[in-house]
Amino acid sequence: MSFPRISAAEAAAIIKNGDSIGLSGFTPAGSPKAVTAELAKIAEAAHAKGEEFKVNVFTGASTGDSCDGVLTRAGAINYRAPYTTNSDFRSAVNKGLVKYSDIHLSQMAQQLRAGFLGPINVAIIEACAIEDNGRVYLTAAVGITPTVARMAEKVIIELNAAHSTSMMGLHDIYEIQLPPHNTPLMIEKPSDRVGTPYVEIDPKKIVGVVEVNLPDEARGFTDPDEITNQIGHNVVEFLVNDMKRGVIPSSFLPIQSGVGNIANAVLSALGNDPHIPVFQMYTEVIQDSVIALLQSGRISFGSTCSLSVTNGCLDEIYNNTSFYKDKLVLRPSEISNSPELAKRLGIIAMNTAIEADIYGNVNSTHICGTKMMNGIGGSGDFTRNAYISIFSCPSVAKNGAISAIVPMVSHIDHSEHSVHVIATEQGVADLRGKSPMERAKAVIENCAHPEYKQLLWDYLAMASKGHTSHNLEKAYAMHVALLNEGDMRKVKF
Ligand code: 0RQ
Repeated sequence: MSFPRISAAEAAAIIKNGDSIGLSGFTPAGSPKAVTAELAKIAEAAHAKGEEFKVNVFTGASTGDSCDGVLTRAGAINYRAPYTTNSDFRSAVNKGLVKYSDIHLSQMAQQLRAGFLGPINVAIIEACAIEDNGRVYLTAAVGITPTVARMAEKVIIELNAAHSTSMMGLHDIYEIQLPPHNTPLMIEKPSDRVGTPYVEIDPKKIVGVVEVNLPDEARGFTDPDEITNQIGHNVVEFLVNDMKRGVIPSSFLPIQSGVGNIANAVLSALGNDPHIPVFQMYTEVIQDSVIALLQSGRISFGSTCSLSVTNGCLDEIYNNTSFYKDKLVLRPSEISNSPELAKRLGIIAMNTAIEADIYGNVNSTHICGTKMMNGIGGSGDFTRNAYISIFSCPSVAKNGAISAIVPMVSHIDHSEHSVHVIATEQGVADLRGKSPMERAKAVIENCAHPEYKQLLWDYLAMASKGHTSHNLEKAYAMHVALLNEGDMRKVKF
């Protein structure tokens, strides 16, 4: 059976108002680009006629602008889950125009499979190759593709010539079953495989193949600066010390790293430090820094859900797939982010905080407790289950007007029970085994910016004593000073 070739506009016309669409990809890598852009035009035309047109969007993580961006600007999204980084989407969410559910990435496929989020009407899957029997070879990411492809009533394939067919063989596709039928994932080291290199889709459901040639819409990174380099150095020094005293085995443990400028800088520092042995990654996103470290031999293997790399870096992988075939594997997000595997493999998790409080609670998602930034992503999947969970951030944001170390976080994503280490450019607070008061002292002394240290000591001095000391009238005084006067330094306790 060969599948009909249709245009992106014809494919988009299959999707109806109120439908739930399930997308391939994880970050802009591997996300469909052409059909969603045409869907936005259909929504705009309907809105111009005064008709309702909105869909629900389910993805692996963030997508590119030709999905989240165009659909948001067209007012075409009713509900979306999970993580996203698009600024127009962020703004629509914060104005209450779009419903957004910030689900843990490892949970997304299971919550769909279980029916918590309703049916999937149409799946749009980016592929580098498709066989007549319905075997589909994905591109730079997997995400929730196996689940939405199986659940969807109709499947549209975006066959993207910008992705090389040399990708074939890099993926390890397996869909976990619903309880009580799921079985242990027999992954004992990052390179173990449990599935097939393709997604098997019922050929009868494939309603058309849209041929495109569109590059991924990867975000670039700002080069590491003095601050991010210092954070990287501090994290590495901490890990080397743990290795020297035998807390981390000399063979090291698999690394998970979040996404963003800080994560990229920390990984580079880790790779470049001669005291850290050659290591492996068991992570959700591989960025450019990891590819460079695979090339130099500092990283021996990377298990990931997504190659969220710049297009130049992706071309380098495509041109040298024989080198990367035994050094990379791309997995569904429920496996790359499996809490059970994070725990059993003994992962060292490194994620990024917006703010952390003096007791070790971390906010990764909300500015001043109300405005969504991006989302929790996979940080919770790993943090709660890691052998060591590390959060890093610069000690101040916006030229010092905001302290990342606060008396009480304005939103909690990761609680003090899961966070082991906080690192800023000022230093590292090792919270393991410490009582709340010991934690507060370590965080203020080691992580706070000098301009905020005394303010935080002042807060601690006026807190009512308890197991965890707080002054509930003053706990958010620094945030209130930011909201009212634009600067936390103007706080009056
Ligand atoms: O603002 O862009 O206007 O300059 O936040 O901050 O320092 O460039 O750092 O790119 O690593 O992003 C937590 C947002 C950090 C990200 C966050 C402002 C700051 C800047 C970006 P500008 P940086 P990064 C991986 C796993 C989610 C959790 C996670 C994130 C902008 O890493 O979304 O790790 N993580 N998930 O100025 C106001 C503060 C601020 C602040 C920083 N306290 N108040 N603004 N900023 N702190 C994701 C996946 O699973 C796929």
